[in-house]
Amino acid sequence: MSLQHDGRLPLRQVWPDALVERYRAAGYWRGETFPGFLRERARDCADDVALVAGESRYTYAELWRESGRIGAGLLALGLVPGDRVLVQLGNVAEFVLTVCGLFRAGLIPVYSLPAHRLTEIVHFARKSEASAYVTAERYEGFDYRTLARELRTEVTAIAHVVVAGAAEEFNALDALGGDEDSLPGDPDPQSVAFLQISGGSTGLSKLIPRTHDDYIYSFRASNEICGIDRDSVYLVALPVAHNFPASSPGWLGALYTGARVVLSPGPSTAQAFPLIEREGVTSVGLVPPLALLWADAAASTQYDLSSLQVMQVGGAKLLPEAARRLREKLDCQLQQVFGMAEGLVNYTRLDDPDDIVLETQGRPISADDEVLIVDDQGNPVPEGSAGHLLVRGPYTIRGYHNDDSANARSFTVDGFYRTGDMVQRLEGGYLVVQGRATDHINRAGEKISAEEIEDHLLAHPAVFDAAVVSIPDAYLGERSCAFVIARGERSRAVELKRWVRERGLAAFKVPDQVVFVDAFGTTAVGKVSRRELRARLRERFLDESDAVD
Ligand code: OOB
Repeated sequence: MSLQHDGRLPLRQVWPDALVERYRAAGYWRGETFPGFLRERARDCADDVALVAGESRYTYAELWRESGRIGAGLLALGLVPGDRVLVQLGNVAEFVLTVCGLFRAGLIPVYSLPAHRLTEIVHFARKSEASAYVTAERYEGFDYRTLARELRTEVTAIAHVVVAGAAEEFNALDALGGDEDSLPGDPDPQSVAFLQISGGSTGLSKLIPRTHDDYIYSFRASNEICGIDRDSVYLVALPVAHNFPASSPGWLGALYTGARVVLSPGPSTAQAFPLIEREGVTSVGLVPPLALLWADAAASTQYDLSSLQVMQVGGAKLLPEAARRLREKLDCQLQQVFGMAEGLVNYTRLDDPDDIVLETQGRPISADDEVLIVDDQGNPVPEGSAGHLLVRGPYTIRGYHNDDSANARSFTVDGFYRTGDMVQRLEGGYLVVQGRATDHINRAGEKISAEEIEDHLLAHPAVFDAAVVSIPDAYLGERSCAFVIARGERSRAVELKRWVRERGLAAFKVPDQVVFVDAFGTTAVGKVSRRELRARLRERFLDESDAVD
């Protein structure tokens, strides 16, 4: 399935007509759009606080005005509706203002994370054919203007760079301005609203096209399930561009319903707890290691956290024992969230019994999420057995952007997305995640492709071969370990780690551990798949470390 994309026409994601009709008839797709709902909130909730970040606060009316200024300013630079704009900003107000501005201008945000570096940013810019890059002067000590200069040298199609803060030779976000009348009318609800990035289970991250209709449905329905209404205060503690805090129900769900969004600059308790007290936060989404840290710190904090009603935990597996610990220590409801940027999101419900909340990763949002669990041959497994999770539904994509070979691998001919997750389905449709079928490392919710890192290691002159595997880790859930066969003289582990970092990659992708081996332990290496090889190495590592510990 490919995207229709004709020059400057908005991108569309293609669902078959029969499904489009079904999703409309069921009331999932209501023809709402991002600019449309933002306009309505600016009218109904004009003076309510929409967004809090640091000391700045914006009402819904101000959010509407500022996003209009930014959107019109980008069009005044020469961008045209349908153009892609790469956004790399942290948990700052400018992220929300810019993204809403892009929506209003019919420009397509392409999300990236502050941790991404040149290699990744160049890849996103090329793959999306972006014509502009919006970033911050600096964030967490890193100067993004330098990255912008390097990006423009590599990708000349980036015609405009806009910087929040001191812009130097670039356009300052603050100084953008234009005639609001230049903003286009509301877009086609079935057109692509933005491009999200995939966890990248094989090779580089893929771009995920999400439409107005499908995404709005996912967070509108999530609001119902997660109890978000106009009185809620939703805290973004994870990176704001990530799908979990964006839409499950996330800051977009919160804005949709007229609630208040609070951005925490980072996920530490020192950053987040004072905000919970000051703003009366009611809901937050966390990855498992953070949830455990928060629960420990909550026991002795001086801050009043009593406003917190729901702690959502997802992005990586929350083991039942850890869930029990959370439940004991927390004075609020626990909700498990198992989702993916490609679409499907599962939640335990707020009124589910304890065993479901502690032991499952929830059930899908929609009655029309068609979940298939199949064996290696693609045949359905008996109910209750583990198998590969495939899904199709009203908010799951039908194809990646501009990536035919990934689409051939990741989607069945009848449009089911192969999630790469192994799950078991219990009565009532609740899913228990068993692990991954494909090789990636889920490092505290950050997904790392083994293949991508192996490729960078192999580029080192002293590396003959490399295999990157996930190793269980008490804190991160999983950490990455690179097994390396040296060529000639062994380089040191730190040198290989530095090498990966200097290849222009996000720091979280640098192997946590490097283990040199003389051989991968089989004469038939050439004949085993890399997956099997990684599995053997992981086993060997675990056996040997058992002996040591
Ligand atoms: C979320 O999205 P992504 O795209 O970063 O990662 C998706 C993958 C899933 O395929 C699965 O392998 C893993 O992350 N995952 C979980 C999980 N939640 C996600 N594995 C076990 N237990 C869970 N609860 O991570 C994401 C997107 C929306 C909402 C929540 C998470």
